[in-house]
Amino acid sequence: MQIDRIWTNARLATMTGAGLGVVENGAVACTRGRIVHAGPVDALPPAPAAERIDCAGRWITPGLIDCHTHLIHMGNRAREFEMRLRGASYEEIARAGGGIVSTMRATRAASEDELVAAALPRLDALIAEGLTTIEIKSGYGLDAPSELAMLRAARRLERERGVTVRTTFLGAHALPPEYQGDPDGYIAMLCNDLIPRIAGEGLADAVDGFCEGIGFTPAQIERVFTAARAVGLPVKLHAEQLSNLHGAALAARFGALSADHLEYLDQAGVAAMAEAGTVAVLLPGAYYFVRETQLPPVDAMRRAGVPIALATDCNPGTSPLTSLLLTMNMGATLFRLTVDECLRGVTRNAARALGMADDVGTLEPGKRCDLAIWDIEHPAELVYRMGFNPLHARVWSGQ
Ligand code: DI6
Ligand code: FE
Repeated sequence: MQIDRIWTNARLATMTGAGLGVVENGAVACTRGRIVHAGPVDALPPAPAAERIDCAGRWITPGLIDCHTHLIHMGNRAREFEMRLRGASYEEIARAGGGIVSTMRATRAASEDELVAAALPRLDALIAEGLTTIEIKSGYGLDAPSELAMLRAARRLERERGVTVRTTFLGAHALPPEYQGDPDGYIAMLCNDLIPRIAGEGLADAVDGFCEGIGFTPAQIERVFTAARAVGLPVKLHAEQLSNLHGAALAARFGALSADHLEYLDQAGVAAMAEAGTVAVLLPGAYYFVRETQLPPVDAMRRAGVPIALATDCNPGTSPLTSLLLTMNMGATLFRLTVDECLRGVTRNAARALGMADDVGTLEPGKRCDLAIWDIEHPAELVYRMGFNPLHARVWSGQ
């Protein structure tokens, strides 16, 4: 066996097993971008290595994974934020041309190159904290040309930076103005035209929707899911964010990879998710930013064995957040997740939420050699600090 690179003199949080999977005196070995050993240094395969890197006792975790973002969008809503601070209501802001439709207008007006350029600083902020895999949704174009442009721009980010990108088609995010009064017509366009086309061009890895009073009804989401499954795409759902429409149970019935937000999830929804193996993606940044007070049912999820992931929900309206470290801190502080749960939420369970459990998310032989190397004394520091980045180095695919 030829080994390309070995990281030695490290402490590992492999994220395998029930806890952090700690290995003192650990080493990681990599061949052609894949891990061939992650464990005690004594157990390294007796093979020559082209390069050895001394980690001087630093910690290595799997590269971080953000499994729910709206990273591609134009403009921002800082002015709207200011108006809200002065007491303006959501409706007043919408009437003044704000809200999701303002992001849609800006996004439609942009070229694919401009979409890529606008997203890169946000991606770089995440990468600077050890991110190696990211999910990116469409959903601010809301017509065929702009939704396709968003997905193409997301795919291009993978080539612009050393990072793995998973794309998600979120046409059912909001009703565009040209379909005002005809949501079923819009859903029909998504199902009959856009979803088959996107699948045919290989532009999306999954299909998502916003099941909410201000989004789409469960019946409309069901049509979107049926169309997605018909072309072989897995589904996921923004569910139970502002009210309980039983979206998570609907998603579970379609074998969804994840149901996301979930503040208003009930016991039946928890049970349905557990049964289907659907991951609960919690988004504490959105909870914080909109000053929500209803907590997701974390204890019930734990008891039922629902895997919990954490993500930024990076979007201009409800979570202008580009830090997975801060997301973990919020997961612990706001949702009372443990340190182990937070770390699992941005590694192993985030991988599972993307259907990538065999490829990334833990330090194990066969997985992609995606590493984050940290200047810390203990992994709890990654959850504990606010606004401090102890990343020493980041490795994507062994590089
Ligand atoms: N849930 C949210 O919180 C965001 N989208 C969604 O489905 C809001 C997006 C925006 O306001 O731009
Ligand atoms: Fe979202």
